Amino acid sequence: MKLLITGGAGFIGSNFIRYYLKNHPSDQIINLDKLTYAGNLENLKDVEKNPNYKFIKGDICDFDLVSKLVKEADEIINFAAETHVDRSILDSGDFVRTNIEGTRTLLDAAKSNDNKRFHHISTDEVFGSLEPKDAPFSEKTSYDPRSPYSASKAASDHLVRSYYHTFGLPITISNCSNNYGPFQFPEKLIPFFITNLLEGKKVPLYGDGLNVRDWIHVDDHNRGVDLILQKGKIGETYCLGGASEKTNLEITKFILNEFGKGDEMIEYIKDRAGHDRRYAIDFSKIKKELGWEPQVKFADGLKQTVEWYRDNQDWWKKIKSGEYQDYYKKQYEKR
Ligand code: NAD
Ligand code: TDX
Repeated sequence: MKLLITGGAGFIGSNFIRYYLKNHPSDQIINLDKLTYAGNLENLKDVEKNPNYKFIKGDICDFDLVSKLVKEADEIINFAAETHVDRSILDSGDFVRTNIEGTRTLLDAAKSNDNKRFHHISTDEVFGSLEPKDAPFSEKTSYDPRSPYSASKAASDHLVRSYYHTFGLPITISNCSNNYGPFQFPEKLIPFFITNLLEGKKVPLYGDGLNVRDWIHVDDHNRGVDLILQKGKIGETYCLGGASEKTNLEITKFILNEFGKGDEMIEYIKDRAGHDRRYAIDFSKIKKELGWEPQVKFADGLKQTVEWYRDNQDWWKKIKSGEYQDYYKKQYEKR
């Protein structure tokens, strides 16, 4: 089996590649990534010499390149996206281009190469925002995206489903909740706060800090994606969640506690525009049909994640200083 992974130099994709190569040692992976600010080949240093792994620098919007790679592959798994909500509020152009146009390009390439199997990685944010007493999101929840990021992901999900219904493209989709774990870019809440504290800086909490997210360890997400690839029903969507709803303030206090610090390190700042109040996932469909459920306990996973950022300061310091981009440019030029 040969997999074309897009966006494999980012947080979830790089963890997926490591997980997949370990668990499927006879399969091959091609990783197509544009290496935007969020793509970092240092995330994959331990697998770059694996004969079953190949990296290609390129854009999922480039039909000729994508089509050539799709021809070689048996399955496509689309992780590539612009992913940071705050950036989408500042400028939504790249979000529309990569998340919508890029997905369409991949779908067309899959369609024109014998209808290749296509798995699309999506998010719970497409469902909108929950009130405290609302039931969690499930596969039956109507879409109601509220940020340019989630609107672009929602559009991509609709396109993927439309290629199933219209062209019979063998697709599956997974909508997952907030991931955390090693190699997450330090602009997202958990790594941003951990690395700020390691630098002796305060942590900026938006609004009242009471927005809720359902946190899942990246390995649990990727195990779910692997299961969908092996056993998922074509045309279906699966929701994955961490069974771990926490307010941002709870997360912040947990992290502060790991550093022996208190509330004096919290800086309450202006709220994010259109800030979704609560996300939560009902994952009973994938539990019932494929036997998946999250395994990593949140307290253990977050402790390990704090440790990982403590032990890998070189990795995130290069990112915060901007040096990592020089690194990967040099790495790529060598090829
Ligand atoms: P990330 O921002 O860490 O990585 C995205 C990767 O995509 C980067 O390597 C980047 O270089 C690449 N990329 C961007 N534009 C590209 C383009 N035009 N062509 C090729 N490559 C391109 O993102 P992540 O957190 O790893 O998220 C991966 C996927 O999972 C995304 O589709 C995201 O919407 C989804 N998701 C993320 C979360 C989360 O909590 N992080 C939760 C649910 C779903
Ligand atoms: O500095 C901050 N202060 C703060 O209070 C940051 C960066 C975030 N926050 C809050 C906003 C959110 O309520 O923390 C929460 C989490 O924020 P992010 O890490 O930006 O994640 P979120 O907006 O929930 O979106 C994430 O989860 C779903 C990913 O970025 C998406 O790619 C994924 O689809």
